[in-house]
Amino acid sequence: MQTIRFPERSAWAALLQRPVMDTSALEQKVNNILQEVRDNGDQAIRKFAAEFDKVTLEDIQVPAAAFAAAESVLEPALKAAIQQAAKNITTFHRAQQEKVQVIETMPGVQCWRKPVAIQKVGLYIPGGSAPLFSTILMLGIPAMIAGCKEVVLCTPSLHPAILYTARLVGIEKVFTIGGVQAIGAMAYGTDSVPQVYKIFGPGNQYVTCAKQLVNKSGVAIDMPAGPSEVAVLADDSCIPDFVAADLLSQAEHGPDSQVVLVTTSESVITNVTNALNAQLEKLPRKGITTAALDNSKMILVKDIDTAIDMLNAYAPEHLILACNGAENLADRVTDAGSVFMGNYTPESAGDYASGTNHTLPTNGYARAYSGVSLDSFVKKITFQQISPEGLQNIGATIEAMAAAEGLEAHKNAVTVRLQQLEKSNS
Ligand code: HSO
Ligand code: ZN
Repeated sequence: MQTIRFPERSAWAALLQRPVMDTSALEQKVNNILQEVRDNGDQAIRKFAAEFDKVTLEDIQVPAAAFAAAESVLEPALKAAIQQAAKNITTFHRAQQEKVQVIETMPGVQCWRKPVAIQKVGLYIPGGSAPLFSTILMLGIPAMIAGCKEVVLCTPSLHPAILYTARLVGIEKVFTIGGVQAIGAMAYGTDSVPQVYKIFGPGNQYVTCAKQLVNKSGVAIDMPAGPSEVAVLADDSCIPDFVAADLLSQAEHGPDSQVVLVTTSESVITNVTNALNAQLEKLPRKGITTAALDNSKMILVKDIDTAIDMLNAYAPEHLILACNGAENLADRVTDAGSVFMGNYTPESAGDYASGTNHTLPTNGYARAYSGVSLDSFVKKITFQQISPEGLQNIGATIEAMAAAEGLEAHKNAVTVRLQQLEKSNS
């Protein structure tokens, strides 16, 4: 990791820049695959599976027997862990359910807003070196709590933990489709795969590009995804071994991950560097982790106020406050996806099991976007009902505004009713 000491404010933006990826070259390629899936459905899926993944797809949909087989090979301890995590994630997300409140804005004028599930959603779980079955919990559980009618999952991985977790959360339809083809299948529908209205889940640059392209044609997506990040704010009260472990935990996601340490103490830099080097040696994903650390920085600042300003400017996906007074500092965080407070709150807790969602805004999107939550699986429909008295109370207001906008028909929609009420009252 590169170390920078006391950078000027004017240098922060350049210093905290994420590694940029030019995806314009991908777009044409991704678009061609999407179009072919749209035109040829299952046939295109089979063709691309053979071409890109070198597999002959017999069943596109995972057969029921595969779920029972997955359950029987999974370690009981892992099943218990997944169940515990599922319970905590369910508890946290269930508490996000809103009570519908009928608001009387004027006598006789009632308005309310009701969350209604997005009826059809699609989840994508990538293959690759880490089978992210935890992401099935993070997406599947809120989808079920929201009441989504059709929840489909596409993944190129048949890892038993993926199949077990899908079944545990109640996902019936799992399809062995990876990459761009999976996004196309869910966006347009095929003979096997139902079309959905919103697509969730992580993926590589190709998948991200595919999500953005189908989004342009009207399918909603969870959020613009980028490589994972963590920033740690540490002072002398931190435990360097813990900080190093947290930085490495995020760096091991991928060579393009970025981790940042902001500290008020020179000795934290020395001690965390030593701990990091020692722990890195023992990691199985040392190659990936080392590549991510090459994009990463340790920054020494003069005080905590400067640190907070810098971290808000960076807007990290995850922010760990390993410093004194974390509770007070947390109130000053204005830009971050998810905050982890104190020496005993590793990011891994939120990644897997504490209850919060791990699908979070990266790449500075935390300035304006929230992570996935129950809200991501519903839209909120407003309702209103006005009584005859209510219309007599509010009618003149509407008529005056409609007339001033020159929209006579709008005005009339009120006037004809008021006239009728007047007649029936006389
Ligand atoms: N840290 C990732 C989520 C994850 N970690 C899944 C482990 N498994 C989100 O940035
Ligand atoms: Zn993680």
